[in-house]
Amino acid sequence: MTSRKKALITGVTGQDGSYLAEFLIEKGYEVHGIKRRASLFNTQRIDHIYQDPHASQPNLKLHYGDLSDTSNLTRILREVEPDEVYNLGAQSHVAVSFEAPEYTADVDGIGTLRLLEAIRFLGFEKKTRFYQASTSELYGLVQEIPQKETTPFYPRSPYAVAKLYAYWITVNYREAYGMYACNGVLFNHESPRRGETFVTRKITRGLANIAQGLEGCLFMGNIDSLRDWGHAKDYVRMQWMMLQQEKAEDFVIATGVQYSVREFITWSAAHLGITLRFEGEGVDEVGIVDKVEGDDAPAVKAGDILVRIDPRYFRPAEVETLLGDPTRAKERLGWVPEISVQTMCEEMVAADLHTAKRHALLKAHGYELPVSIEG
Ligand code: NDP
Ligand code: GDR
Repeated sequence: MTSRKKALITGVTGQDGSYLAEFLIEKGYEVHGIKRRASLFNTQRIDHIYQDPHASQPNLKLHYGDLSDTSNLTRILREVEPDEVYNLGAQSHVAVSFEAPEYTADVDGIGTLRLLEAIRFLGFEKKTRFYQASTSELYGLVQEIPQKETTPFYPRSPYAVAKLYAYWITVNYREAYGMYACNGVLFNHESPRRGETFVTRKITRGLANIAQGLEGCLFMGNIDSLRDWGHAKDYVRMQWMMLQQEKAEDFVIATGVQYSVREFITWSAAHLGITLRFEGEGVDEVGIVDKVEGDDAPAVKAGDILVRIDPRYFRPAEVETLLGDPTRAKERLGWVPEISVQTMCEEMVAADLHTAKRHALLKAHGYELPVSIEG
């Protein structure tokens, strides 16, 4: 038997799950992750930390499971007996939640209840600490700027409504059963591991592909949207810190600075040596190349249109502006974000450019790989 602390992560194959698993292994934890059965490999983000499962004491163990499956979750919890559960699994795309609202409610809302109830059913409520991946999307139509722990919620999507249920059921299990259960109300956080259809990664990947001649134009939705973007590495550290306190409490995690999607596009282009200017208004707005410097964008020249607006990426109800106030996290936990959004943007562009160059090289030698531009 091992005396190491045990953590169970739902959503271990996602952006945050992969960074959190790395972080906890580094801290000496035995990490268990729940992965979904898929028809293609879905463990790319954690393959580098996954050891041979036959090793005597592997740091990371994976279990097949799904947040929609109560008996499966209960069985995994009974088998693992975790000290800490991090519920990061979710249908996490806001726009997709309008297409699949019922599924999103089931996985993101009721999935959280299933986990909490399984912990209680197994009698682990005094042993197992529970972290819920809550979201700034709860603020939706913002009632106060900046948003903090006491700001009223006004969710604007099926995703946010499902996460609202998850937020309150977590609070309720804490109050009703004395569980150590808490919500991290996290503002947007990104990284080179961010899913390709979220806006930052869509931009860095799309522009890197365009620079290398693999794509023609980036089609975007609402580029006036304002977000408070941090780095996922900083934010998973905070998820762990929240479970190490004497008393469970909910925290807003944010940088306290906001920028527009348009600004993020401009920075990303600049990292590729492209000076981009925006002209026109509304759906007619375009991003045009002023000049190109350096060797990173051989397929781009002055006058090219790299960005166009496509209304299919508009949302039925938009969250126009989010800006968090992380004062409580700073004061009570000593947490401060270490990586700025500009540094993160540079890191993301560099990673996507690296991949685009490899694809371009293969293409030049007749081995073209399909580049999906859906986002
Ligand atoms: P990702 O979309 O990268 O990862 C989501 C994870 O959930 C993946 O591992 C996915 O599996 C898994 N998952 C999806 N559906 C199910 C299901 N039915 N059962 C079990 N697992 C499932 O999200 P992030 O890592 O970016 O975010 C982590 C969590 O934090 C999410 O709950 C998200 O809603 C929340 N959040 C994220 C923020 C952000 O800016 N990143 C901000 C605030 C909250 P698979 O790999 O197979 O798809
Ligand atoms: P968000 O992230 O909805 O805030 O949810 P996303 O990156 O998808 O959108 C941010 C803003 O950019 C606007 N936007 C576009 N978004 C996408 N995806 N694609 C586009 O082409 C595009 N054009 C403009 C959006 O309208 C929006 O205003 C993320 C997810 O990680 C959630 O799980 C998490 O809870 C919140 O962040 C906090």
